[in-house]
Amino acid sequence: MRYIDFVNLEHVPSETDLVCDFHLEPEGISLKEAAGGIAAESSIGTWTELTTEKPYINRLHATVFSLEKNECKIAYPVELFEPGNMANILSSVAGNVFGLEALKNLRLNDVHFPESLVKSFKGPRFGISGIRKLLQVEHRPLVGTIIKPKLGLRTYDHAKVAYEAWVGGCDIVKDDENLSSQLFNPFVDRVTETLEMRDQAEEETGEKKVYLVNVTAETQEMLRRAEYVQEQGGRYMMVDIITCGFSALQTLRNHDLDLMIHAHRAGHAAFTRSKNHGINMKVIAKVARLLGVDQLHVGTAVGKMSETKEDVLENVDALKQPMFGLRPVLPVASGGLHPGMVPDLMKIFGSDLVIQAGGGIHGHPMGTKSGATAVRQAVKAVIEGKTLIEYAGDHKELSTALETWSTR
Ligand code: RUB
Ligand code: CA
Repeated sequence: MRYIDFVNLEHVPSETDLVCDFHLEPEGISLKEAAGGIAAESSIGTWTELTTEKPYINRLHATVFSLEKNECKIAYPVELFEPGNMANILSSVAGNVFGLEALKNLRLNDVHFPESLVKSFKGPRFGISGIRKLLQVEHRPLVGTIIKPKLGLRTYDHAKVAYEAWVGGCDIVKDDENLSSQLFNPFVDRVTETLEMRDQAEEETGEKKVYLVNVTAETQEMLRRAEYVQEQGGRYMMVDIITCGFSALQTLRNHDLDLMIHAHRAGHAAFTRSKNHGINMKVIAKVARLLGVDQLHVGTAVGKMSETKEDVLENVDALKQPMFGLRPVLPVASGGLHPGMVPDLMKIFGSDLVIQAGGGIHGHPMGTKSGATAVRQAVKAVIEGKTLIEYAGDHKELSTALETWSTR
């Protein structure tokens, strides 16, 4: 079959097909041939006709069924894929096609997984409702922080900063993505000492608190670390899902520990950032949801990262839209946030959200505890229908935060 044979604009995809939306910019060939090339190379075709083709293979070919301007839709018969094997699925639909010379640019904008493939993955064990139940917070956004400085703090100081954040009002304290088990703050000691501080903070505040320890490592080691977190009474783990790899994430989820999974996406922008090449972040969000994360970074729309409000809302939608019974995943807004941004965040996201601030808490002039209190005050102000300026009138933590950051 030639590339062009993979295009049939009359074709009606079956409900059982996997469908991909691509943006394409051909180089030296027609749009139609280029679109056919994507379908060919990601299913049963190659650059030339073959002598080894068999009639029974034909029903497996992917078909370009929509082609408008530089956007195409391709339907893939589900038999092309091994259920429960995300690496296999992505090696087809998000594999060699990105390197074809005949395509100057190619972006995978969405993947619509059919029910049979969705059901072949475990999906989130807890999701939004499980997280809210654990933290005993019914409606308001959760407040979280990343311990800063991101690297270098010794274990004792790390645990102390965590304690300050919790007693100040954070529900969630997490490691940074590049903290694993370095000499200055080894994993085992960190888990033990920080969880001790968590228990103390819970006793003092009467609120549930969680520590999201970063277990990211080689897969077997990661499983050992996750088991250790559970043995020590942890309730959460955090994992860098792009750098450790999707199969490692799947193994971690399939281990069925009684731990929630916080997914950090460090590195995603290497392939999600360009609007005309790579993979849309919402595809990563769907993949992460299928593999079973409970919460995921989705961008902020107002902070220091580059995604627009529309991008962020699409990521959120991928985490929450109906997906054959999969639990919805909790969106995490993180990156350059401070209390002054809370009203915009709650307007954009609603209340199912983790408002996660690192610098915007530990950079508070009165210290971490006041930084955390200021974020909680900002959330309270919005819930009570007050402006931050009004609320700051008799809340000095918030007023100091606003003086420090809001003019930026
Ligand atoms: C934010 C931070 C997170 C980034 C990641 O720290 O450490 O790793 O948000 O980006 P700070 P994203 O609050 O000091 O800026 O959430 O977009 O994946
Ligand atoms: Ca970080």
